[in-house]
Amino acid sequence: MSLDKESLLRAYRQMKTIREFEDRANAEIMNGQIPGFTHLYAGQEANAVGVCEHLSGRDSIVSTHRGHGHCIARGADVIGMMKELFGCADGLCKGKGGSMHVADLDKGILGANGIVAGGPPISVGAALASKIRGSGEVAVSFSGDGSVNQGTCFEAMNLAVVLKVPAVFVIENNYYSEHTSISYAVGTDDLKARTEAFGFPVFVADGSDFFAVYEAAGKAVEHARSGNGPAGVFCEMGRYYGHFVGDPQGYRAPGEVKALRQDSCCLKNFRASMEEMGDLNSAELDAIDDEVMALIEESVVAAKSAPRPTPADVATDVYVNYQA
Ligand SMILES: Cc1ncc(C[n+]2csc(CCOP(=O)(O)OP(=O)(O)O)c2C)c(N)n1
Ligand SMILES: [Mg+2]
Repeated sequence: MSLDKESLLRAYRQMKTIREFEDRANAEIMNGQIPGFTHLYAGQEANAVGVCEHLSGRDSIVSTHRGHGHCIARGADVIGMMKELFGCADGLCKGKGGSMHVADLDKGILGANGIVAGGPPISVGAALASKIRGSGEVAVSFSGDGSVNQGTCFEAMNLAVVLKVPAVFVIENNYYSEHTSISYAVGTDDLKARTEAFGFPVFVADGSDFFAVYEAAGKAVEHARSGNGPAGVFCEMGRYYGHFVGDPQGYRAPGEVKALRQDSCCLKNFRASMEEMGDLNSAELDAIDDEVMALIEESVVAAKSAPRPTPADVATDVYVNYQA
C-alpha cells in the first residue's frame, strides 16, 4: 500500500492526538472538571483514522456516543473540542453539546449521537443528498457492535441498497454493548455475513492496525464513491476504558485490558510497521508525540480559563432560524 510520508505522519499524529485527548479527558473527568457523561475511544483510534484518511471536502461522518475519536480524525479543532467537553461558551458547539453531541457541519461532522444506531439513517440521508446533487461525496456512519441489533441500522442498510447511495457503514466491534458481551447479545458470530445479506460488500479489518483499516476502508469508500451503492467496513478492537468514565468494569476478565494495551495498541503497531518499512524513524514519531502532548495541555489550560455560557445563552441556538 502506498502512503507518502506526509500521509503517514498525519495518520500517526491523528491517532496519537485521539489517545492523548482521551487519556487527558479521563483524568479531568475523574478530577471533577468535566460535567456530563463521557465514553472514551482510546484503543480504537486506528478505526477512525484509517477510515477518515480517505475522506475530504464535503464527505461527511456521523458518529456515536463514543465520538471524540471520529471527530478528531475528521478534522475537528482539538482545542474547540476540549472546550466543548468542559462546557465553555467558545467550545465547538458553544458548550451546549458536550461530549456526546460534538458537531462541526463545516467539516462534514454531522454529529456525535447519543442514540445507538442513530447514525446510519442520518448517513443515508446525507448520501442521498450527495447522489441527488451528483457531488460525489460519501457519507460514513460509525456505529458499534450494539448498533447491529437495532432496527434503525437494518432499515438504513436496506434503504441505502435500494436507493443505491454512497453510504459507508463502519461497524466497530469492541466486543461489548455497555456491559453486555457480543457473544451474549448478538445471535450470530458472523456479523459480516449478516451485514452483507443486505446486499453490499463488507471489508473486514483488525482495528488495532491502521494499515489494515486503511486498506479495508479504501475499498469501501472507492466502491461507494464510484456509484456502486453502499459498502461496509467491519473493524474489531477492544476499548481501553470502561463503557463510560467511572465504569468499574466488573464484567471484563482479569487482565483483559492490560493485554489489549500490551498487544493491540495501534500506536505501537504503527511504530513497529515503520521500523520494518523504514519510511519514518522513531525520532520523527517522538517529535509528533511531543507536539501532541503540548497541544492537549494547551487545550486543557484554555478550557479551564474560558468563559462559561451565561443564563441568557440558554435560549439561543436551540432551534435553527430558517429565515435569512
Ligand atoms: C436506542 C438506544 N438504546 C439504548 C441506549 C443505551 N446505550 C448507550 S450506549 C449503549 C451500548 C452501545 O454499544 P455499541 O453500539 O457496541 O457501542 P460501544 O459503546 O461499544 O462503542 C447502549 C445500549 C441508547 N443510547 N440508545
Ligand atoms: Mg461495542
